[in-house]
Amino acid sequence: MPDTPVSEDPSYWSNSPFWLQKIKTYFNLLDDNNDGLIIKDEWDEITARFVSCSPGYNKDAIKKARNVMWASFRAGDAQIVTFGMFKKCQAFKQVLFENDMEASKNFTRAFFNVFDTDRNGHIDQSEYKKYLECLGIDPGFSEVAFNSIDTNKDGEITYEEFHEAFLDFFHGLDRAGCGTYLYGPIPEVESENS
Ligand SMILES: [Ca+2]
Ligand SMILES: [Ca+2]
Ligand SMILES: [Ca+2]
Repeated sequence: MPDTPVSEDPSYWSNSPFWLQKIKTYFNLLDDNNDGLIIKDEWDEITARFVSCSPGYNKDAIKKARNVMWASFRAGDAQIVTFGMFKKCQAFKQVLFENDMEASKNFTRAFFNVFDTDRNGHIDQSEYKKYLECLGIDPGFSEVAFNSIDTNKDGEITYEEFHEAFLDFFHGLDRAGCGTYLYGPIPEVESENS
């Protein structure tokens, strides 16, 4: 577990400028045309890339998991997701996942399995590059990101390391954390308004 204080209060995270930078980085990845909104087509485009990344994996399982995620971002029947909606959802999710580590593990396990394409229980450099490609992150960033997640530096990402990186990305408030680069480079300074 990352050595991070935990709070029941979603505003605990959303008041942290660093946490907001990370969540904005994640949001920007999903907002493919950079218009400040994620629409379902953009979401489906990434889902399609995930499916194509892992031909042997159960396509319907990926689509179903992605649809559940999409539904969790949206407020009511809105078909768009703004950054305000997105960060609120992420902050609430931190609280849920803190209280339900099993749900958190199921979530990351599904991702891990998609990218462990040869099913040997590790994600290696080339599998990780594919992961970045699917998310639209410059594969040139692969080494930096891979090395920060591969905390024991044995050249492979285990499920435990992967899960830890997710926890750190979504919960951690330390720039040196193992999950900081999970969704690509984080800007050094970015002013944030709510
Ligand atoms: Ca967009
Ligand atoms: Ca593998
Ligand atoms: Ca490792």
